[in-house]
Amino acid sequence: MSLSLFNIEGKVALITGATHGLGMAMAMQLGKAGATIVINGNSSQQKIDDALEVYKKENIKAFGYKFNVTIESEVEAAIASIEKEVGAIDILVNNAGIIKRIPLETMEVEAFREVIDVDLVAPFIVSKHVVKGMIARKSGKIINICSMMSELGRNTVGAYAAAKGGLKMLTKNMATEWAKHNIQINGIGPGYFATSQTAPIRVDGHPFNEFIINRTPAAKWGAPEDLGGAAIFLASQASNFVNGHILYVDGGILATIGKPSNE
Ligand code: GCO
Ligand code: CA
Repeated sequence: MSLSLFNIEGKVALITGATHGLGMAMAMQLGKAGATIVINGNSSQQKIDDALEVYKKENIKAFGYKFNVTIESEVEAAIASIEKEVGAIDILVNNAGIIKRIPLETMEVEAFREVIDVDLVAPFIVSKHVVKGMIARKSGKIINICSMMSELGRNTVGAYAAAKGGLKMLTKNMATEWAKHNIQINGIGPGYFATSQTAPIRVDGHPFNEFIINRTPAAKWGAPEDLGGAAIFLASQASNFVNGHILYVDGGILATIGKPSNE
């Protein structure tokens, strides 16, 4: 069997965030498959540099740019620099995201807006500026990192669920408008993964830890590397007629209503 359909050797992939967590895991897998990786971060240059060291240890060609994905002027300037200094962006992964676990009735409007801004508005802004080159070249792949919460609610994550549900629909609308340019826009919906984001609810003895394991048919938290196959598929020619699809990588959570804890 030939795996050439999945070949992404020499492609340039911009993965927003990707200094840690699921973004880094996906960027790592795309890099190991031969793509040149461009990561971004906003907190500090040091954090980006530390992450670049991790990629370089794995012999991955990696570049880092500091910019705020929610500020259009910064995004526009950064995309122009990347295309000039690294090359045309073949693959965009809108991964950068935040979560705030606060009950809706006590959540400050400002905090709600911040989540929507990073998790929903930013993928629009970054895509808007990357897609111009993709349209001109008549080829490209955009992968929006959605969530279980694109489909399901959960106590305290209202803003996050609203943003991720919106990102699912934004994915479908991007496909509606851009698929004709031979650009494939899809989403990946991770289930519950062992990352720093879920660390506070994953600790032993936390009721949520047991709940998730019981709720997941695969009976465990996902390992970040488990997203690699989905990312490579949606970044490669293997998905050339797949558009507007959300690929859930969730150990089967969305397939089932769950079961009582004694079963
Ligand atoms: C939570 C979790 C989730 C996950 C993930 C699920 O508090 O329920 O943090 O929101 O991070 O996005 O797919
Ligand atoms: Ca190229």
